Amino acid sequence: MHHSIEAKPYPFEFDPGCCALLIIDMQRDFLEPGGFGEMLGNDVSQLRRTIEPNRELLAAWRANQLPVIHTREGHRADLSDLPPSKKMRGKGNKTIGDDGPMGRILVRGEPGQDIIPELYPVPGEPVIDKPGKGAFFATDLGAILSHMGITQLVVTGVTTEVCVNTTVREANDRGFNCLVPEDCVGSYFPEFQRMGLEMIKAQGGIFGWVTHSSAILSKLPLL
Ligand code: C5J
Repeated sequence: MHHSIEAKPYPFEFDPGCCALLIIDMQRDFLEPGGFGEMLGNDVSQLRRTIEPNRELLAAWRANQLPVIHTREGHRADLSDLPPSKKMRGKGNKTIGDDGPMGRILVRGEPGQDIIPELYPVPGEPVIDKPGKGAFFATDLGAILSHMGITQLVVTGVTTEVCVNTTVREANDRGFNCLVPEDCVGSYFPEFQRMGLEMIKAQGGIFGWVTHSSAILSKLPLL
């Protein structure tokens, strides 16, 4: 059964039977005070405001027994999947693979690379470890979604203009309809938050739709 969700540029035809919640990179190193993101001089409060709306949406999604998929940006411990170009980018004192405030920076299995406790995955929810910004690049996400019969994605997480936008663009090219609740995505930079959302919904929804989590929650019967 379809439900029309109020969204921009026009209502999104939500089909709960084939829609997954895809939560992008809500990792300790990006969101927690004292993590890698803050060490780089970023204001983590810009991301932390997304935790509560994501927690509410995730709780409703689980209560309605709809599929949830989480992603984490990160690399193998031997860094063999880390492009040298990504290692060098930023020219900071510390880069990916170095010892950071919460273990080796963006290395799989390290505390900082893991998902924040407020949104921690439960058994049965796939976690995609991705080496790139887009969740489809060099992962089995596409195969998992195909096996699940998923054609629509509600995409949340961080950061709006980087991993969320890249993933929405990748998903759009693969034929998925993507809905992005603006209160559930965050950027360290307010102007990128605004433009990241504008770019998705411009030109008649060139990459997808933008809404608020309250509009989605109103269509989920069990809260
Ligand atoms: C994400 C980043 N997750 N900004 N990563 O957006 O490097």
